[in-house]
Amino acid sequence: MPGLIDRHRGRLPFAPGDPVVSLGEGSTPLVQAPRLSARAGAEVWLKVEGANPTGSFKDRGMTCAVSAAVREGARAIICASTGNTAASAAAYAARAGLRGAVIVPEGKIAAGKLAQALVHGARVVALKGNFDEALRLVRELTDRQPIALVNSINEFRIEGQKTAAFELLDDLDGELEALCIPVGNAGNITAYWRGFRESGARPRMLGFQAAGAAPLVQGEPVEHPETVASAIRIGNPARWEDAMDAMTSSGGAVSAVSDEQILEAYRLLAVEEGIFCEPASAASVAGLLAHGAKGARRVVCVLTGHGLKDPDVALAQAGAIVPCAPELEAIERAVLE
Ligand code: AN7
Repeated sequence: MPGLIDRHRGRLPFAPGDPVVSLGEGSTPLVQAPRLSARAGAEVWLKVEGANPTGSFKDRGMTCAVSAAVREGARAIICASTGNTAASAAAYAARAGLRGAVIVPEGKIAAGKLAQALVHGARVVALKGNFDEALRLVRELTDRQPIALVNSINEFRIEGQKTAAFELLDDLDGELEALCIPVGNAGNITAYWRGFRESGARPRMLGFQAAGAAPLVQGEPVEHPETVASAIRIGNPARWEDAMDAMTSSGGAVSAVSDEQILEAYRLLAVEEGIFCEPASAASVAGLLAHGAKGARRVVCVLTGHGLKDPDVALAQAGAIVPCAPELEAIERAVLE
């Protein structure tokens, strides 16, 4: 299957013959969620972005950002990250034969993401600080050094990520009244809104932040953001104005969900729908359940990353393992009781 630049070239800033760095991203499943629909009183669909090559939606933007970097003759790329951007940047840098460096908040990114960045051979720098400080520093660094910045302040990231909106409209024959989406640095909601606008669609954009990291809800930056959803532990989103514009001009809203609500939605998706996403992704479903969809009949929740990204949260949330002696009666008891 061709990657998303080849599939959507007419609507992306790439000409025929431009270099393309792709891992076959995009075209992710859109899955109906019957039990969640019953709970929410709407027809709910799940956009499973964990099915992208590195397990998150970041690959959509990264194929474009890295292809553009190669076109510009870059030798190295860099990002600040809560984890998924780092994993994606590391993979696409490897694919392109570029050097990759990722700056992550020390001790605050999920184990799977750290493993990905390291295995792909990126230089992984653990900052004694949070994501917002990391982003400020890489912006200053790339002003001084010829290294391409691949965070979502890079326009190519937004261009690539807008293709998810095209896919939704294709799959749903243009009928979609609300989009529920987690908001961290606010690049993805910006990208979806751009994709919808370019297609003449105006679903309500319902953005959700973790209560301990909800600058858009509070209307001011959060100096010490905290949440179990480490991917969206961000206190000063770079795409603040773009995100607020998406929500206000679509008749949407931005709301907060507690860590308890996030984890409840996370378990519900896994147990009742068979879909394992990471905690940040479950914020979209938590938000739908807590705040409703403003009367929308058909709703899509974006599940931004795969559950395997964060095994520590998964094991802490899951049931206990049943120990068993190697005997038939013991197995019988262990399985059936
Ligand atoms: C699973 O990887 O910011 O609002 O550095 O990994 O576009 O930032 C991740 C963000 C939602 C929020 N869900 O998206 C990073 C990073 C998951 C994420 C978001 C992220 P934006």
